[in-house]
Amino acid sequence: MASIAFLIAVIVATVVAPTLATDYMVGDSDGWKLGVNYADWAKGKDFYVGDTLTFMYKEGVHNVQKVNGPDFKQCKSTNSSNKALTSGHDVINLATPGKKWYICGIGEHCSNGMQLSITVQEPASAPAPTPKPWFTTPPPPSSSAIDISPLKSLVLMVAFIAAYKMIMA
Ligand SMILES: *[C@@H]1O[C@H](CO)[C@@H](O)[C@H](O)[C@H]1NC(C)=O
Ligand SMILES: [Cu+2]
Repeated sequence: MASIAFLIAVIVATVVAPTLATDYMVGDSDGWKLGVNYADWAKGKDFYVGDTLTFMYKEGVHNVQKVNGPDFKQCKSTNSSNKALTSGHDVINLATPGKKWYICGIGEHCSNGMQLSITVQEPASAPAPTPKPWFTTPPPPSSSAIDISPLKSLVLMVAFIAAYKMIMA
């Protein structure tokens, strides 16, 4: 039962997630610290406008600086008007598409791995959304386009039922 629920959760994530804002916990349970490969963490993730990045770390030990490409390469911020985030729980809204670069500005932390570069994509809700392949069927000549929304609702409903059964088991 649990594996079916997991499978359904994965399907839900692939189908529904691109249209909803996602909060990414940078480094997942590791948070923002030394000894984590953030390029590996970012690999395979799709960041969209409207998503957020949350940097979790011990206040005072690290910080978060948004930098440009050249500064990222040399691991320091040359932009004095660009203040570091220092709360230990910094949430960054990904408001525009394109490449984004973040480093820790403390000591040599950046060159020791505390650097993250991501590419933010345009929102998934483009005028002509492409349905995911798994439910794409070749439309019969006379049929109209497949409406995704009811299908998504159905998938969500099934996922909730599966999750409920898993909890009750
Ligand atoms: C410097 O930082 C400010 C504030 O974040 C930003 O508006 C500006 O574009 C930055 N300049 C460069 C050259 O990155
Ligand atoms: Cu640091």
